[in-house]
Parts: sequence; C-alpha cells; structure tokens
Amino acid sequence: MLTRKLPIIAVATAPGKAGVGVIRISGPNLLQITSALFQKTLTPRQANLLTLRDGDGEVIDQLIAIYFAAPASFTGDDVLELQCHGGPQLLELVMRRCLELGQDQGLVIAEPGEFSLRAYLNNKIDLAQAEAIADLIDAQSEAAVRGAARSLQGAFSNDINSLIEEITQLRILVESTLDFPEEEIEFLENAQARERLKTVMHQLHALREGAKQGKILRDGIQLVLAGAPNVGKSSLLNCLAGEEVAIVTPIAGTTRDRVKESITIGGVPMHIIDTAGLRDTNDLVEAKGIERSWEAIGAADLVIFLQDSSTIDSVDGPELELKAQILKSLPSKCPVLEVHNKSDLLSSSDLRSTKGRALFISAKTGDGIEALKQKILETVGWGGTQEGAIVARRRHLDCLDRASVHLDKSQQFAADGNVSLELFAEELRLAQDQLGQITGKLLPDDLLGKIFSQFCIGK
Ligand SMILES: Nc1nc2c(ncn2[C@@H]2O[C@H](COP(=O)(O)OP(=O)(O)OP(=O)(O)O)[C@@H](O)[C@H]2O)c(=O)[nH]1
Ligand SMILES: [Mg+2]
Repeated sequence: MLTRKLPIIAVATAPGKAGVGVIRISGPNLLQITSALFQKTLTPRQANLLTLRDGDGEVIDQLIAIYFAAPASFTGDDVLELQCHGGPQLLELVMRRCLELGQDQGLVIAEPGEFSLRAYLNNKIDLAQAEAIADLIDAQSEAAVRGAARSLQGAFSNDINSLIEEITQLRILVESTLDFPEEEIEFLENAQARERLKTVMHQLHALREGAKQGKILRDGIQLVLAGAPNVGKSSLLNCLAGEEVAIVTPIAGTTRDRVKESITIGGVPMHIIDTAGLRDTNDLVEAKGIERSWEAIGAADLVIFLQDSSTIDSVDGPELELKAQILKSLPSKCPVLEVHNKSDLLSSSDLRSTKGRALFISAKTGDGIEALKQKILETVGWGGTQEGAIVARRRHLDCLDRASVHLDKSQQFAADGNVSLELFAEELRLAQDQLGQITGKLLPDDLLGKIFSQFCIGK
C-alpha cells in the first residue's frame, strides 16, 4: 500500500442513506479519467453539475464534480470529488462505472486510510496531523473534537518540532566540540549546556502532561463499578447515565452480565461498566457473570469500589477482604475510589461522623453525585482545563516517555563533565529520534502501514 502510485477511489461518506454521498478519487492522470467519465476537461476548483451515464448511455446520476489539480489538494495528488445522491446502491453503481472507465489508468479501490497516507507521504500533513484527522472523526465529546482540531492545525506538531529544534541546537554545540578536543575544557559550563538541557527537560515534561490529558480526551476512561451484590452499582450507573440503562431490584445478584454505557463527565468520555456483584456462588450463570466482572476490573482505568453505607460497620471484614481482592486484580497504576452508597439511609448524626472519611453518595437521591464526578476527574488526572488541549495517542505518550528517559540519561552524562561528552550527545540524538517518530520523521514503514490501516475507508 505504501509504494503504489495508482489512482485510488472510495466512498468518503458514511454507509447508509443520506442526501448526498461523496466519492473521492485521487492519484496521477486523473484528467484522463475525468474526461472518460464526463467527456470534458474540468477546470480546477470549480463545481460542475454533470450527468454520469452507464455503457448503454443510461443516466446513473446527476452529480456535482470538483477537480483539484496537484499539488493543491488534500492528498497532494490530483483529486476528483463526486457529490452524488446518497443512496448505497447508487454509490455502488457510480463506483463501478468509475472503475470501469478508470481501468486503463489502473484505478483501484483505496485501502483504509490511504488518502491520508498519501497526504502524509506528499508532505501535506505530518503523522501527528494525519492521526488527528482520524481522531477528529472518532471524537467522543465536544472537547475531543476541539482537541483533535487543534492537533490537526499543528498545535501538537509545532510543540514537538520546537523541542526537536532546541535539542538539535544543543547537539550541534556538543558535537562540534567533539571535533576539537583541546577546547573541551569547561565546555559544558561555557556553553551553559546543562541549563539548556534543563529547559528542554521542562518543556518535554509539559508536553507529556499535555499529551496525558490528550490521551484521556481521545480514548476516555474505562470506569468499572465493582462491589458486593445489592450495594447499588446498577443504580449508580443509571444515576450517572441519567436513564434506566441497567435493571435494578432489591434482589442480590440482579446484574448477571456487564452493562456498558458511555457518557461524558466535564467533557471527558467515560465508558462506565456496571458489573455483577462479587460473591461466592453456586449459580453457574452468576459465576460466569462474576468472572466477567473480574475481567472488567483487570482492564479498568479506574475502579469504583462501591459499598453500602447503611451496613458499613457490620460488614467490615468481608468488605476489607473484597477490597484486597480487587486491589490484587487491578492493572498497574489503576486507581480505586472507595465510595459508600445509600447515604440517604444514614441518620444525620451518622453522616456527620463519617465526614471526611470517604465519599458518601446516594444513587437514589443524587446526593454526593456531583462531588463524585469531580473526584473521578481528579483521580484520573484530568487537569480540568480544555483550553489549548490537544488529543494524543498511546503511541505519542510512549515516544515522549522514551524521549524523557534519554534526556534523563543525557543529564547523568552531563554531570560527568567532559569525559562523557560523546555519550551526552548520543542520548540527545536518541531523544530527538523518539520525538521525530511522533511527527513521522524516522518512522519505520511497517509502523506507518499499521497506523494508517486503522483509519476508516475513504479517509
Ligand atoms: N435507599 C437507597 N437504596 C438504594 C440506593 N441505591 C440502590 N438502592 C437500592 O438497592 C437495591 C440494589 O440496587 P442495585 O442497583 O440493583 O444494586 P447492585 O449493586 O447493582 O446489585 P447486583 O446487581 O445484585 O450486584 C435496589 O433495591 C435499589 O433500589 C440508594 O442510594 N439508596
Ligand atoms: Mg446490578
């Protein structure tokens, strides 16, 4: 997919019926395909109302065609956009006719993400921007849309590039000294290399923090509600979702399987998973459900360990045991929020005595739910501000983490003074390589193919 230079075609709009359906063609020699389709040469960037006919001269559709001449197009190659009527069968017919008439030019159906890949290979956008296009389409909240749009405009790439530039300057300084060993004396001091490195490390730290927020914005949080039966997990899900998503009854063991619902809290997508109450059971179906509860806990970003506050003092033993079990099953770094439900059943003096001890809520009355939402955002490390936020992916975070490790090492070598100048420079280079992978410089081809294949067809 990376090397083929053939023209490609795909439906760019979502499957299903719509007012308009867009088919996009991109590649070399599009004018030949265009004149075969419409028997005329199209002026670039002009909307043309045209009729497309089949081999027997029968009308397939009347459509609007816009031709973009290379390099002034999304992909950087010639692009033809056909705005047809939006019926799936109709679009299929238009596609078939285009493939028929484009056969001599080698027109083929595009792979997922191939249009964006070509834009990237033609230097219209860098890799982080290409990923931002996919993230913009997948965005699950308004804040994620805005973050992806900022990344697409280059906000994230610009920060990465200016950091790369700083490191390059520092490398030039160090590496030029390596060629003149007699001048190495006190080189690091004279060049203020350590101070400059510190500044770079600060900038990288800020970028990592921003990217962590960006990852939350893009992927959201897998929030698992876990606890003993009957403590009100399903009630809490319904309360957070604002609708009756899960069945609630006074019978312990009501929820048998995971129930998922996605909402946003403070602009952050939350994928809430209600689970079967955890207990020993001989019921085969319930046991299966509980197995799935443990699986959900094992894949969570945050677990709410829900307890019934009206029985809190009498069941300390089993609750503690359950909590220990949950803690053992968590993925590393996954936090647990201990929350006590049914606070409406506590007397006001009981409630006063619990003040400050833990989070008390009532899924029934909604009491404490706002505070719980704030606590959730705080616990997952959401900074609370969407201003200037970008979206980021695991891949970006991994590159930033590795860059940070290399900068830490370079700092250690800098502390050794002149004896380790070469190693100092080498670690700077490795950090720079990691940052370059985010925007796509120095990225192995197989990784590139993997990234773009996750895009949707027609993008
Ligand atoms: N008073 C009061 N009752 C509640 C509250 N939350 C839930 N309940 C009641 O507690 C019972 C159990 O609620 P569920 O939400 O089904 O509990 P669960 O934890 O999902 O239970 P399982 O699915 O069996 O694990 C129901 O009768 C609810 O009406 C609350 O905040 N206050
Ligand atoms: Mg339930």
